[in-house]
Amino acid sequence: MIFKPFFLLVLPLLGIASPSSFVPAAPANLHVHNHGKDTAIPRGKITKINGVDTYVTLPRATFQRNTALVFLTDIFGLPLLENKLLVDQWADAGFATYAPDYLNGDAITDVGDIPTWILRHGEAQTTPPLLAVLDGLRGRGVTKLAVTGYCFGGLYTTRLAQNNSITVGSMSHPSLLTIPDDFEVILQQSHVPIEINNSDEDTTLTPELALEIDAVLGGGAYKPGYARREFAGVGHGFAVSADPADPVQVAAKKGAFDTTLKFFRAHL
Ligand SMILES: *[C@@H]1O[C@H](CO)[C@@H](O)[C@H](O)[C@H]1NC(C)=O
Ligand SMILES: CC(=O)N[C@H]1CO[C@H](CO)[C@@H](O)[C@@H]1O
Repeated sequence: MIFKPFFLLVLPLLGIASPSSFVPAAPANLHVHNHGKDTAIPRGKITKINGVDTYVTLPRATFQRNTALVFLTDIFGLPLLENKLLVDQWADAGFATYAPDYLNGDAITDVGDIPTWILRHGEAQTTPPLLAVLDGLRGRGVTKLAVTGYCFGGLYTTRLAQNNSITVGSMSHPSLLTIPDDFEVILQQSHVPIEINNSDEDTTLTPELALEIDAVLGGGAYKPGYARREFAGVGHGFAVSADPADPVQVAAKKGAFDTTLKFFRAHL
């Protein structure tokens, strides 16, 4: 039997007229801090890049100075231990990894507040700090940018891909996307390879919606590259947070990481 710790919160649509395939904001993944079981200490540091607080972890070994991995967090942002540890894991995989505080110091603390929180975190508020950090990295000689976005960060991975501002993009359980429209835009104007990790119990990016993305980008239609991997027995947030006592969750989180890593290596 699989213990399902994910409490899904259905959001009001905030009075905005939406297409039927509109994916609501991140259902809250209350499974934070691995139930207190994760005791690892993050090894990165928060530094300012182009004026924006950014959690940075560098590989311990030598690494490609012209390549950066930008980590776009979920709504729990940099305060969430798992996010920092995942940044560290990316650095251990060989990438200088940067997680900008694109939530402007205002990560969510109470998931009951999502409807009001999301109003303070539209693209107008979120995009400027994100682009400032990308500019800052380019100013430091970075020419190749890989972006991995989780949940809320999936929207911005998509926007950066649409704008051809990055080299390669991956998203795990993305939210706030308009499907299939956002991917039609990618098909029409992007040259950024895209990879998606989703799961069969996610009520945000449901398996049915994921198939709608496949219908646009799959089957070789999107020449720059498209892959999607669906994980079974886990819900929204699975790529960020896994209960160490649940082997299904642990395997799915590792699977999402490994799939994204392989895709990045193939496209950088
Ligand atoms: C993408 O480009 C549009 C149109 O220029 C702009 O409004 C938006 O801020 C850009 N978003 C990102 C994430 O680059
Ligand atoms: C398009 C694609 O990559 N599909 C994969 C989705 O995930 C399942 C299970 O992990 C794979 O079997 C598919 O090949």
